[in-house]
Amino acid sequence: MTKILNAKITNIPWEDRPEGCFLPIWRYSGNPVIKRNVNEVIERAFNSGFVPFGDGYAGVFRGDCYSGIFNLYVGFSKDGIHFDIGTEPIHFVDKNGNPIPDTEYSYDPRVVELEGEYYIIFADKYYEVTIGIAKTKDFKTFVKLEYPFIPNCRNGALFPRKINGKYYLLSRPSDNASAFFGNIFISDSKDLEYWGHHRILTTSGWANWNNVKCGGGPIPIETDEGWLVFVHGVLYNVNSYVYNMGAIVLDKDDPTKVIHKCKNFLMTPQADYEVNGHTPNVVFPTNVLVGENGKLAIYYGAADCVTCIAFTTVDIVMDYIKKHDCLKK
Ligand code: BMA
Repeated sequence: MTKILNAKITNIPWEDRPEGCFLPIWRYSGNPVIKRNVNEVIERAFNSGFVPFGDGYAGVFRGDCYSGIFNLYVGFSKDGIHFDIGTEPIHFVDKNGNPIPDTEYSYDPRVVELEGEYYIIFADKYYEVTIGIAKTKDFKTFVKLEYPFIPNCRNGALFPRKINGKYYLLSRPSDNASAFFGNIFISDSKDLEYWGHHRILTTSGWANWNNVKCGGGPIPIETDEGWLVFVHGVLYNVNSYVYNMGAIVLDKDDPTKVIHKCKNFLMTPQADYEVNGHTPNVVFPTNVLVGENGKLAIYYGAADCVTCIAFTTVDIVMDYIKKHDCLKK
């Protein structure tokens, strides 16, 4: 039995594992939960993050607009299935409350509660793409912090608590000039402003399903056996990219150490809404809700068009990772 630690347990959407299913993760029968033509501004909302807030959930959503621009929008949900997403993009302020000029685009937000505030970690345009961090208390005012890294960098995921006095952030540096850019790094900070001690967690290519890239997904989940990190891994085959979901587990007290690395993917595009769309063959996990008895609802973007849910439990997924661990001696 694996125990989830320090998570806010809510009444998450749930369906039991279908009879006869031997896969570690199964899809919600009501997928997609956010369909296309979201509102009069946003055509597609996916790759987003949200957390328990009030009597439901609040979060920040990637909205790809009818204008072709993609930006961040606030959204709320009572049940994790029906979402009410705004039509005005987030306009950030600095720490003194003064408006900051909007950037050209931003996307793929993750949201985490940390020390009583909500942090948003996202891909932002600052000359090139880099990781932006902002915080809010009320999902109305968003204060932008300093950029943790110079461009190019994305897929940031901030840990939900300090570990041995330090904050930790996952990233996936990316460089347009080189093909070698799909590796997961971890960095630490004492103040959420200056980041250093950059360490590589894993390069891509530990399995064929991530032969060109891998990157962090949702906010890491703390368990008594280590930090469970769902990742995306990209396969390049003869004519296209395929975005899969996988997982690694990091040491509980020293998250720079990978202790398990699953050689099988956990999910690959199969459903119509994953195989067909704006970018075919994409499952891109960015958010997890934790329910009672280790139940997990994993939210993922499908084909860069819609938002979907897949289910597992911490026991099923940890057993699967350990059974197919490429670090096992
Ligand atoms: C990644 C990101 C994601 C996107 C994925 C598939 O590099 O840009 O936003 O979902 O590609 O297109």
